[in-house]
Amino acid sequence: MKKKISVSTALFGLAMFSQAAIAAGSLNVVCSAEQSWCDLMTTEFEKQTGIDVAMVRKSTGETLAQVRAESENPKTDIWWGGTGDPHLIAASEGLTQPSGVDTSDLLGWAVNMSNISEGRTVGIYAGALGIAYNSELIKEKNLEAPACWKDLTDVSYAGEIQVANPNSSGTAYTELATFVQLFGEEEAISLLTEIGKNVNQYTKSGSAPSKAAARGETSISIGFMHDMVKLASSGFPLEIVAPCEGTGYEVGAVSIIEGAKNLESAKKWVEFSLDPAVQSRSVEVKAFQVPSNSKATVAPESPGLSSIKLIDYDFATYGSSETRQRLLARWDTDVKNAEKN
Ligand code: S7P
Repeated sequence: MKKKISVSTALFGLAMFSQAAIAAGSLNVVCSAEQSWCDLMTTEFEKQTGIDVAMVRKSTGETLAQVRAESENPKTDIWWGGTGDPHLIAASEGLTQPSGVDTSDLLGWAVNMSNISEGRTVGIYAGALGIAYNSELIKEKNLEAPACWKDLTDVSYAGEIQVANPNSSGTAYTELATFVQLFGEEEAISLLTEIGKNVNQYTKSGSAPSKAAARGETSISIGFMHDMVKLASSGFPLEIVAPCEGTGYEVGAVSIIEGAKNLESAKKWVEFSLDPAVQSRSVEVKAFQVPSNSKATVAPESPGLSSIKLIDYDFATYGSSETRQRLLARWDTDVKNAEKN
């Protein structure tokens, strides 16, 4: 005998279903990593938790500006990805809050972010800064391949270099801070001004210059090596250079926004993003940063941090509002302005 389902039973079932959906909750995420990785994280988190995620992708400096602007009435719960300095600045301005997440399996550089910010941000990945060049264009134009940061000041590279603007891009702020730590502030600003004379465009996003070099729209780019490896491993004629003077690196981070409306869901996202199984999946979208969980799998393509001459990047200093504000003001007046002269 067929079982009849009454209208009231069906309505009851429907009500229970929508209650479950409501109970699972929702989460507003700003993601500052590459779009494909942001999408993978969102889909997987929704699948694992049933929580609905509304995600937008924004560069790191832009996200800091948004979080500051929304501080009275935050629309964002989670800021995931992007270079660590602006996350530290948000923490020091009280714009983010401690997540209470367990950091015992994390590598030292990831825990360092948590220590500096009193738990308000934590490292999710790391990656070094470098130079890339399009090997076909360099050959065609009879240019020498660069090996050092200082090589980029050479007049033969006029109009051949692309890099992002440090006001919007965390990658480019890492470059600015790296130059200051490598050469001292005065020499750094004058080197960046000289290099600026060879720059054809300051982009909004940090990964855009290497994408342009890969497509042959510029000969040389400055950016993160893992973003360059992604392009080279996809078949583009990009050569990657670890600059001879040494280089800086980023610790990408995750933070919960102060006043987050979906706090429990936000805490779940932080735990999820530190899970070694989740971090190991970054390779599926060719995100070749070094993961922060010591139990996660490091992709063979990841530029190994121990094989690169790295500076002892001072995250506490370069992740402070005062330093960032001062360096960006100098970049605007000295480096960017030099374009017009
Ligand atoms: O996911 C790639 C990556 O390079 O993007 C982040 C970057 O800060 C975001 O781009 P902006 O430079 O435009 O801010 C890095 O954290 C990450 O490694």
